[in-house]
Parts: sequence; C-alpha cells; structure tokens
Amino acid sequence: MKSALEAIRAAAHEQLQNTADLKDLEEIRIKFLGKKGELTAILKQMGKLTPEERPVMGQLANEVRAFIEEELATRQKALQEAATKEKLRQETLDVTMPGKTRSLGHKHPLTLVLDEVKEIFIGMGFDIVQGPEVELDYYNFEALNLPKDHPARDTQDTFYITDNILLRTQTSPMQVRTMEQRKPPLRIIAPGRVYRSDAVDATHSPVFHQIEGLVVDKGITMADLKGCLEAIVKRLYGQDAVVRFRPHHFPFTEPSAEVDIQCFGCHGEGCRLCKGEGWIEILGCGMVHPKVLSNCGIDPEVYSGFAFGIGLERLVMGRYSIDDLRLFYENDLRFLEQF
Ligand code: 2NM
Repeated sequence: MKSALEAIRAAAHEQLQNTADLKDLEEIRIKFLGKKGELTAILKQMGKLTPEERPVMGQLANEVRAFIEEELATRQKALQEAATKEKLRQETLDVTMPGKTRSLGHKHPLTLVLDEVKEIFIGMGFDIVQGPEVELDYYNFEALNLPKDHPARDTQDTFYITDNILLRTQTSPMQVRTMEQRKPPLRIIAPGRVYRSDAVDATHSPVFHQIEGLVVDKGITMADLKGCLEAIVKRLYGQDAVVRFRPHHFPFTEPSAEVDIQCFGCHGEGCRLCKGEGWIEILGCGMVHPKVLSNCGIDPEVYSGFAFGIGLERLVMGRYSIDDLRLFYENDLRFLEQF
C-alpha cells in the first residue's frame, strides 16, 4: 500500500506539471481526490491492514492528499495568473496609434450665403418666416393681385397639382399668410425653394431659391424702400457698390422697380460679365399694392409697405464668379469642396 501511495503522489506530481489549463486541473483533481478517485480507492482498503500498519498508512495517505492539494493550488494560481496576463496582453490599447481621421463636411454655397443674408436682416429687425412649398392658387396668385387671366400665371411656367393647388412660383404666399396672421408693424423675410417649369440651362432651373422681404407699418414710403434696400445691397456687395433703381412692373406692387448694381467687372463700361450693359440686375421691389394689403385684411388707408424679391442663386453666382447654376444642384464634390 505504501508503494501504491508513493506511486499516486509521483503520478499526480508529474501530471500536474503538464496541465495546460484550469480544465485539465479539475480533471486531475477528480482523478486523484474525487469520490471515485485513486486515493479514495486506496483508503477503502485500509480495513485490510493490521492495527499497527493502519495509523502509519493513514498518516502517509493524509500526507499524499495534502501534497496533491497543495500542488493543485499552486498550479491553479499559476494558470490563473497566466490567463489574466494573456487577457491583458490581448486587450492592450496602444494609445500612441494614430487615430482614424474623419473628414468634416461643410455648408453648401447656397446655405453659406443665405445664412449671411439672414444675419443681415435679423440685425435690421426682420423675422424669418417659412411655409409650404405646395400652395393654394389663392396664396400664390389671387391674393397677390394676379387674377385668373394674368399672363404671369401661365400654365407653361407653373407646376399645377390640381386646379387650385400648385408648387409655389415665389415665396410671397408666405407674406400673404403672415399679413393674415399678424398685425403691423411687420418686418419679415421669407427665404425658400420655388418652382417654375423651365428647361435646365446655365441660368435656369425648375427649382431655385428666393428671398422675399416685406415691411408694413404706418407711413412707410418709397424712401424707406430705397434706404433699406440700398443698405442691404451694400452689406451684400460691399460699401462701394453703386446702386440704381429702375422703374419696372409687378402686379403685386405699385410703383415697382428693379435694382441694379454697377458691374464690378467693368465699372459701367460694358463687358462680357454684364453682357455689355454696365449694370447687373439683382432684385425686384416695390410698394405693396393697396389691393394686396386689403386682400390680407390690412387697411391701405392706414398702412403702407414695401416688398422685394432676391434670387439666391444669382446672388451666390455673383459673389463667387460662378457662371453655371447647374453646379449648385449636381453635388460634385470637386465644386463643393471649394467653399
Ligand atoms: C418681388 C418683387 C417685388 C413681393 C411682393 C410681396 C407681397 F406679398 F408683399 F405682396 N412679396 N414679395 C415682391 C415685390 C417680390 O420679387 C422679384
């Protein structure tokens, strides 16, 4: 029995040295110390020993058990440490590695200039209003003094959805809606997308952007219109921009005018940029027609106002010397990245 116990001790020792993981270790524990294990099997034979041999063997068996338990514990600790170390090694973060840089997007040139225009108007006390692109015929035409037979209502230019629903051809329907809802004094601009049934070329698109403005109060005159618009034009094109007002006609304003700036290419001499004119048209404006005011519930005997419309694309094209409007809508990064 003594040699059997010694053999168990030697076998356990050798197998423990070769364990690769904690699972092996548990198998070895069961094999030697478990209920059906080798040591237990030997101890069951103790009854066959003489009374003199029994305590000696008992002690030896206890020694072997203690030896195996201690080696198991030592081995377990070593394996656990190795496992932790390996886990840490795998999870190591190299904080000196270069990061993955993301390229930052930026605003579209139309948005860039629109934001600037909004800031100028906000600084002058204007509110920004926005509203539907799908409009009623009433707001887009009728209320603006464009009766059913008016040439500007031509179905060739307007995208109709039904007889009285259409895609707005200007943002002035928002001026009408605002006049219906608020009382003067009013100072608003309505920027946004508008639609006209035009074929695409370098200067036309079926979708483009307008910034329309409206001021209504007691005692507003043509002098207010001229002063306000001249100030705005100089903020947009520079303080030495030369501005002129030229008589024009719009159904919703009376009198009406167009505003030109002297060509910055030739200073009025005439060149390719201004098509030999010396002047470049930049906006339309006028005193709000009394019929428009009364259509919106504002008494034209008490109040007067002026209104204007600026084409955003043309403004941006002038600002950055862009000669083809299609560039704004094609989303070619080689173009967009320049702003
Ligand atoms: C323009 C030119 C002149 C205009 C008029 C109005 C309203 F609603 F007050 F009558 N809004 N916008 C207007 C006037 C627009 O665009 C070239």
